[in-house]
Amino acid sequence: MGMKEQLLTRINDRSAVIGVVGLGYVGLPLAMEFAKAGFKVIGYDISTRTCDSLMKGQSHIQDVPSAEVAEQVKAGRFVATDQEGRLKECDAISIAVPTPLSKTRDPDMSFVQAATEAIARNCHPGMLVVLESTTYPGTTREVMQPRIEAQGLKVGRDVFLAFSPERVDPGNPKWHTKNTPKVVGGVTPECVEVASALYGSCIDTIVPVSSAEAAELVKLLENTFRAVNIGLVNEMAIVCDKLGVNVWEVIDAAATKPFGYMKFTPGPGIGGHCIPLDPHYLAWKMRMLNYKTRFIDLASEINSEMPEYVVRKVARALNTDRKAVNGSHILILGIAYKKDIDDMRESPAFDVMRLLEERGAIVDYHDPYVPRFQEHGHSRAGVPLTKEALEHADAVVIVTDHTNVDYQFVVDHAGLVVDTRNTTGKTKQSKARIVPLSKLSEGIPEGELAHL
Ligand code: SAJ
Repeated sequence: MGMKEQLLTRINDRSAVIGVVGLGYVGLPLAMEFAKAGFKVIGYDISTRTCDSLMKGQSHIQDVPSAEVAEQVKAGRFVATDQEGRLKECDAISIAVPTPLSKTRDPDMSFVQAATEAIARNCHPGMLVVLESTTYPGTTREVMQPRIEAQGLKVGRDVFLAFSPERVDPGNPKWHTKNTPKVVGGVTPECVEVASALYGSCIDTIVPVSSAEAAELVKLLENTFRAVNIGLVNEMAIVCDKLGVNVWEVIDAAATKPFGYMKFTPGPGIGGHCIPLDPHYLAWKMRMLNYKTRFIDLASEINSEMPEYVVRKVARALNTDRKAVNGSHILILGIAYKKDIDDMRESPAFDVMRLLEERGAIVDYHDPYVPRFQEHGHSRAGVPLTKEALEHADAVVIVTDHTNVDYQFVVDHAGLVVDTRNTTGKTKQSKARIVPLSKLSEGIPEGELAHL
C-alpha cells in the first residue's frame, strides 16, 4: 500500500494524528473541529503562555468556548505544546500562522518560513502539510515544496502538500469553521485528494481546485473584492458629501435591487488582519512580475484616506460651534476594527485618534469590548459612557458601531455627534446636533429635513 493509501486509511479510521501550527483565531477553531471529528490533535504554538492556558481549559479566542477546549483536553484528544518535536507524531499538519505586512507593505513571510522550518525538521514519509495562511500565489510551491523536498521527500509521492485558505470571520454568528465551504488546492492531484479527505472529515463542504496557486488566488480574490468594494462606497460617501446627499439612503435604496448588486457600507476606513493587508500580497507578487494592480492600489488609497476625511468633518463640525479642534474634548465611541468584537488590529480608530491629537484635541474613548489597550508601551483605558462624559465632550465621534451601545442615550446627552456608521439614523430627535458621514446637512436635525 502506497503512502497516499496509508494516509487515506488513517484519516478515514481517525487514527491519524493531526497537527495544527498556530493556535489563533484560525488554528484553534480548526483544532477543535478535528478533535470533535475524533482525531488526536497536537496544537503547536510558540507562545508558552497560550499553550499553558489552553491546557488548563481556557480559550483566548472569542469564538471558541473554554468549555470546548477543556472537554477536548480532558478527553485526551487535544494537547497544546510549544515543543516543535511533537510535530514528528503528526500524520497531517495545518499551518495557520500570521502573514502580516512589513513597514514597507511587503509580505512578512517570517512566520510561514519558521513554521516550514519546524515542519521540515520533523516531517516523515506519509505526512500531509497544508498551508492556510493568506499569502501571495506561488508560496506553497516556491517556498514550502523545496524546503520539504530538501529532506529527501518527494511531494506527491512520499509527502503531500496543499493550500487551503482560511475563511474565518471573527464574531460571525452564522458561519463557522465547520459550515463554511473549504477550498483545497494541492501541488499534485494526490495532494488535493488527501487534503480534501482530511478536511472532509470535519468540514461540511469541500471545494477542490486544480492547484495550490488557484487556492491561494481564491482567497486573495475574496478579500480584494471586499477591499475594492469598500473603497467604492467610501468614495461614494465623499461624492454624496459634495452633493449634499445622504449616502446611507442611496446605499439602502440601491440594496433593494434583487440581483447584480451587493451591499457594502462606507465608514472611517478599514481595519482587521485580512482586508487591509491581503490584497497587498497580490499587489506585491504582481510587482515582481512588472504588473501594477491598479484596483488594489486605488482602493487602498481611498480606504486609507477615510480617517483624515473623518477628522476634517469633525473639524468643520466644531467650527460651526466656533470651536477649534485644538483644545476640544473629543470622545471616540468604538475602537475595535469592526462592531461586536474586541479585535483592534489595524483599526482606523487609532488613525482618527492620532490625527485629532496631532491637532491638539484631548481624546478619550469608550468601547465596551476594549476596556484598555497598550499604546507606546503604556496602558490606555477607556472611559465609562456616562451623561457627564457625553456633556463634557465638545464632539462625540462614532467610529465603530457596537450593537450594545445605547445611541439614544448618546444623542440625548451629547451636544455634537459625528456619526461615521449611520447608527443615529434610528434614534429619535434629540439634543445633539448630528453630523453624518456624508453631508446631509451640518446643523438641521434629520427629522426637520423631511419637510424641505
Ligand atoms: N468594512 C466597511 N464596510 C463594509 C464592510 C467592512 O467599512 O461594507 C470595514 C469594517 O469596518 C472593518 C474592515 O472593513 O474595519 C474589514 O471588515 P470585514 O467585514 O471584511 O471583516 P474582517 O476583516 O473580519 O473580514 C473577514 C474576512 N475573513 C477572512 O479574510 C478570513 C472576510 O473574508 C470576510 O468576508 C469578512 O470577515 C466578513 O464576511 O465579514
